[in-house]
Amino acid sequence: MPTQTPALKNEVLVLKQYIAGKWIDGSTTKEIVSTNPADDRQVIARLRGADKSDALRALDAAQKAFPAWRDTPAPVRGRILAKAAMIARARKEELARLMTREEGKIYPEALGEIDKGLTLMDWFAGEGMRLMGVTAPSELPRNILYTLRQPLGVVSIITPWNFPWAIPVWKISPALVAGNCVVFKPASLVPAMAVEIVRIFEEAGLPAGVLNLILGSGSAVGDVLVEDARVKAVSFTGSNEIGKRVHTIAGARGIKVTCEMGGKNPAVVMADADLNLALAGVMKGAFGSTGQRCTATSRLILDEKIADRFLKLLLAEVKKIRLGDGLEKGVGLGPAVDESQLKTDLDYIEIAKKEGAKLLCGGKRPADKNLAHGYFVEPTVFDGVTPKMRLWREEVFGPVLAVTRAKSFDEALELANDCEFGLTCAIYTQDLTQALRFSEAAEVGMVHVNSPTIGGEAQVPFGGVKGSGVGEREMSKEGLHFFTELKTVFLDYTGAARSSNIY
Ligand code: UN1
Repeated sequence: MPTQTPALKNEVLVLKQYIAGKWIDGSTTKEIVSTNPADDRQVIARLRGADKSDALRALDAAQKAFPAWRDTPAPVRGRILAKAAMIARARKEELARLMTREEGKIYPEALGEIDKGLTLMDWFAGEGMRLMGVTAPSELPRNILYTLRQPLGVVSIITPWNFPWAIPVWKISPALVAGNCVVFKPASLVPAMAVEIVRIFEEAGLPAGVLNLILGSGSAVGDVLVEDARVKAVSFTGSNEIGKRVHTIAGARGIKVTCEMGGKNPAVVMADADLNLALAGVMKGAFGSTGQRCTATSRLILDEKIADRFLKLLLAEVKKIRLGDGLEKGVGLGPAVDESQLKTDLDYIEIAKKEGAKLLCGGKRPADKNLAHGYFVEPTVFDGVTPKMRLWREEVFGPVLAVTRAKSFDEALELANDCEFGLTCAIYTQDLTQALRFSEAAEVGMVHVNSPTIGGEAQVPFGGVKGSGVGEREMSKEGLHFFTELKTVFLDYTGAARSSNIY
């Protein structure tokens, strides 16, 4: 059974890079320090950041490890994943606690995230048995046509801070089971969770060099992980600004790239909806994970017939939310992840006020002195937001909900689609025709009917359209296929092709 790590016992962790199966210090003198966003006096971890030379060493290690890993049978690769899942499952409360301390999300949400990652590991472990191609009939006699799924080689995985366990796990697992070697660069705000992920794979028996960890600032190591000739694919989740850059560099190199970026996800509540269900879904979607979720509900479109009634119910619920350290029982909303995100939240609140939106609740840091050392912002609702306002169009990534009203189903749909992003959306209605019309016409990658905009499941594709994503969907078969090349084999076993007219 694995032993507890110091970070899980509230001591300051001293972290290292993981390159070629060895834990080593980064080459910069710059220290990366991760602190608890609920109280920034608490240091979680320290480390010396990586620079380009470390990233190059990691790429080299991955390249060297590739032939043996590629030749390891896929079911055997899958079993290492299954073992990693078993190790992590036995430690899930400790991991969730660490996540709450490092990222700030409340403990029940952290546990939920660990569970989700475990399900994804289970799914991809099984895919080791199902890395199948097809056989197809040939135009020619005594010919066999078939396809093989083969790994790409070295792949870079670049992940954000808001799901410090689930997102790395759902990218690393398919990359590994498909037979690739990985250089993993997580966001600098969550190094301790990243180290735990790598330690779990190490303990599960992953050979040296197959998974390497680079902890450093994006500016120091980001570009080389996309530009280096050894990198055959990049899987990125994060901001639009960086995602577009990753996509441009990878595109110019002609390598595979998938970028999962922002969202500005609408929830539509029609007059016939079960309002209590809609209320629960909007609360969870807008304020869960402190709104720091690319799938968060950030726009609420209310049928004008129930708008005032719904907002009254909503405000009553919002008032009940307790802010605080996510490890405390009864706390419903954790802090923003850092000072810069807090500033972004507060800036958008000011912008919305200036643009004429009506502040219904929240809008500032809480007065409670006990929260003064955390990056807290009150759950905030603005009414009267119009599509011209920045709060309607731009992702805040905080607990700030923009509300507007629609006169009809068609207007609600038009408002929902009036957006540069297209990740996910929700409609609350009991009317089958409305639900199906909305599902068909919504310009998004994922539609929720009578459920919140958030979340995903391992066995179905996850991802968005428009400004929310480019490249292959994640999770599911598609998430695995991204990390493979398909090879077609034409096997002529008696020479029928010699005299054929097939081109
Ligand atoms: C979820 O809603 O459970 O960065 C997952 C994000 C998304 C993941 C959301 N890539 O918020």
